Amino acid sequence: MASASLTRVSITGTGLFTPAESISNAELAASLTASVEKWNADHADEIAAGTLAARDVPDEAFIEKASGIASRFVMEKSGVLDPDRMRPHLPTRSEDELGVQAEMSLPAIHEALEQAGRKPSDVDAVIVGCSNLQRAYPAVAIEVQDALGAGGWAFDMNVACSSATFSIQNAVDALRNGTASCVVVVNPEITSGHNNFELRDHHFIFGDACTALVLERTDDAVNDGSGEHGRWDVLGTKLATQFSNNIRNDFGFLNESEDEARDPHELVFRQNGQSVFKEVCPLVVRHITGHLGEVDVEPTDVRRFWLHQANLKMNQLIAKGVLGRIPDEDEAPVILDEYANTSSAGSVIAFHKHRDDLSSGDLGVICSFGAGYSVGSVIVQRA
Ligand code: CO8
Repeated sequence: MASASLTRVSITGTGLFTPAESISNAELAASLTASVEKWNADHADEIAAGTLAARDVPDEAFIEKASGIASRFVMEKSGVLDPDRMRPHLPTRSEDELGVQAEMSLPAIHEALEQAGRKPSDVDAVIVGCSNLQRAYPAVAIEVQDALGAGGWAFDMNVACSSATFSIQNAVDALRNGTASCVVVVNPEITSGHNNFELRDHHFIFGDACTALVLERTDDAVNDGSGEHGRWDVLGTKLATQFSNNIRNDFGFLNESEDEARDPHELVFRQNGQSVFKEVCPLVVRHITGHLGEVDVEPTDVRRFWLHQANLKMNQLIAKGVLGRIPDEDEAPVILDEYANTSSAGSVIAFHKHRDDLSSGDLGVICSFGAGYSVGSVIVQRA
């Protein structure tokens, strides 16, 4: 919650790493169709006997109509599209090599630091927030801190799609209580490593990307806000959670101790998409409306909403609940057509790509929502 007595904090830079390879809906649907046809042929006898149901082939047109997604970037394309594999090739790296999540974090962080007018050695805290961490420990954030040449402390955190906004509140808290002076928040999302590309209800949903943000106390910032990307003063952050199993992934450190072998489909992303849609939209509308009220901002005074990018209809419904009408792309920009759902990175990609045209004094809301359930909002004003 914002208060005049709290130390002012700003977002002084943002960065984005976009993987080199992209997959269109047509390519993805063709690969799953080949896989389904092979599976049905391999199980023809059981299907004929009625002991197994034939699998349905995906429909390219359904994907864009149901979700707004036209393509997605991935760290490795050939493995995802191989009907005999349906998962990326991400070879194991030796302990001497930089990990893949640290590697994708660095270009995003360097871009954010350049916008902030800061050097890596100015950084004294690194928070990695993402849905899919590549290992238990050491923290990816500590590897990033080391590779960057930053000081201070670093930790990983996971609140699924809300990891970025939850990380931002952690950064704001650290800056206000004086435990850090230049915080990097980074969201290296390799969703393709934990998506079930064999399931037609899920295969199209996700994409890979990494975003980074630099946060500092406003009075210490080098970035005075006059540059093209501006400086964004944080008016308030608000987080909320409500338990639900509707988005779940049971991959974890206790899998090895379990007596019964898990269904592999439980160890990657799964969801009841319709329930998520119905339950999360009203939760987010109440959250954003409540947060704006706490900082005395009318919804109609918000110049732009940078919403989590999971589903276009969902975002339209949420913005309609807050504004009373469906917003245009200028008010609520869309990046999921090109990027798909990049989990925690989505709302930050929207903020990164669609903020330069705003003017000094303009207000905006960065909001993410997802598994947990979890909702996080950050109200910002261009300096
Ligand atoms: N082609 C053809 N038909 C399809 C396809 C396809 N590709 N996919 C589904 N269908 C079929 C279904 O089988 C169903 O058939 P039937 O009626 O016979 O059962 C029919 O189409 C309708 O299916 P749905 O009702 O599921 O379709 P919807 O209109 O609801 O659209 C969506 C599905 C797009 C998934 C939608 O429900 C949605 O977007 N929901 C919200 C999702 C969301 O926001 N989730 C957040 C999850 S992300 C998060 O929190 C972070 C998790 C961590 C990331 C992990 C990365 C791996």
